[in-house]
Amino acid sequence: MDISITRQQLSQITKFSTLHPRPEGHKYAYGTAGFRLLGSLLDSVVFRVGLLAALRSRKLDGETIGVMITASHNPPDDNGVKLIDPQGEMLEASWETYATKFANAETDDELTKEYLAVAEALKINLDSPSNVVFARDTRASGPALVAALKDGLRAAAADYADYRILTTPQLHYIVKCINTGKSATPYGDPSEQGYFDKLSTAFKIVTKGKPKPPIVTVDAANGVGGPKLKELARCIGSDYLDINVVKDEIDAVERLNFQCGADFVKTQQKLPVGLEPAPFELYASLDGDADRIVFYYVDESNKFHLLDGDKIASLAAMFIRDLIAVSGVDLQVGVVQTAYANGSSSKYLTDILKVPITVTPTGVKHLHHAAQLFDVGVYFEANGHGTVLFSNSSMKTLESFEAQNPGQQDAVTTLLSLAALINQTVGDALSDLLLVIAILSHKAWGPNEWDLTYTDLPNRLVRVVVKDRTAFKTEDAERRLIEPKGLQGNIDALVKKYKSGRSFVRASGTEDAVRVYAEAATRLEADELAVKVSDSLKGL
Ligand code: 16G
Ligand code: MG
Repeated sequence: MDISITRQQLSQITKFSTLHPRPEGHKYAYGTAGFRLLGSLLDSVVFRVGLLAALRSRKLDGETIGVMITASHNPPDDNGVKLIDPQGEMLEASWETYATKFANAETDDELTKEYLAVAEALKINLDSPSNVVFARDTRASGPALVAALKDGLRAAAADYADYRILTTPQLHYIVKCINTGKSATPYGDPSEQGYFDKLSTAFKIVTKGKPKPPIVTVDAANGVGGPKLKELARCIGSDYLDINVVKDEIDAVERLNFQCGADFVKTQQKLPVGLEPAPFELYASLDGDADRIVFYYVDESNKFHLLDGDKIASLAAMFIRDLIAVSGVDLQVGVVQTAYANGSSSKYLTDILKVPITVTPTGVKHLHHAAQLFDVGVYFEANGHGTVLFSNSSMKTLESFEAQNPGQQDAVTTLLSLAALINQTVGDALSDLLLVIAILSHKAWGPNEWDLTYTDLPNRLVRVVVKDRTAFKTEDAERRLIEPKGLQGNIDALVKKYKSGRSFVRASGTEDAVRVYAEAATRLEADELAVKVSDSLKGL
């Protein structure tokens, strides 16, 4: 390592850091969704994330790292920042600790020392190339945070490219495209237009010869997904698809995620405020950075029916399983869920579709890694975040498959196009939207036919504030408590009293509370079970 370059870089970092002072008294933590809090508290954090991104790229021989500035479904005044690894995946978990350390360094000098300490511990040559790309959502605090990020990247002497306003999954896509650009299997053109072209071409192939799907109305949560979806729909063309985008006021920044969007619809189990749906038409809601989607419809009596992440996973697994069967390729589709997956969905997958299920702890990175172990791994959280991963070897199997008849050929072509249509890096609301529309078009189904595949068990989620949530330790993918001692026995005894009863307790990863989930055969019983389990936590 060249000493003079190192010295110069460290002095630049100290100098730039004085422009981005750390607010006193605040403790930051890089959690499951990166750093996320009030935008006004993030300036120093984002500057420091710039330094870390530069180091991460250097550690990986100059591969491009992504930085996304967004707070997803949070209120408009919040913002956040997270790093994207070279294959478009979430930041490797061991680096989350460095992120937290950087963010909490008390002084400019301490920060510079941390920077050098990480470089030395991981044998990173500060003189080597570093490449970073970044983008932001539509929040008002975004431009100032981008300026802080640029300062961090300049201080650490990284090369960077500003992709301006993008959805989170678009940036994941671009990162993967850049890093696979020179490989034998480039993922795509590393540009927004490349993303639109890839998805729209794949959609047209998947739906070729099928009737044009009925109109879909999409609530874009007044976020970045609105303009991007319109652009995507324009690329596909109205001969193939009719999409009506509502809640697309990105300039009315205070309306972001307000009384609309995927999180609102899922947690409130109701329509976005102001939407007046026609019976049995398909509706969907995105979140503020368009990496989550849920669907819904109303019936003839205006009753609301939610089609959540579990319903999407089941639909995708069924469709892909059937295509694999028709094609005759030797591939296995599997589904990854969390403990929050509705019991009926797990039963449907296992008993009816005969598809294997893996259950992982909450958090996208756990599901993603488990899905990589299947030939074709479908993963969705009930909240609507998910995607379908095709392993490299299944792609090779499909590409080299010699079909014996036109039916087999069709099925293989559809499977290959699905792999292009579905974002392989992360859950992507726009890509998931097209996937669902394509499947419904193949089956000539409306939302109610899709809904009929299985009926959700009534369920209830309760947030309980406890003295110390870290005292709650779980096993078996968060489905059983090992501590506090004795509590699981009480829960088991309660659950036994209810038909189709199931309940579990876990500490939240994003809030200072524990969550109680309960489901049972009837609404009344699910509610009662949730209350009883919550009561059993009293005094803890
Ligand atoms: C984070 C996770 C999300 C999970 C949620 C659970 C990512 C990108 N996001 O938002 O997947 O559902 O946390 O929150 O992994 P909780 O721990 O508070 O229940
Ligand atoms: Mg999101």
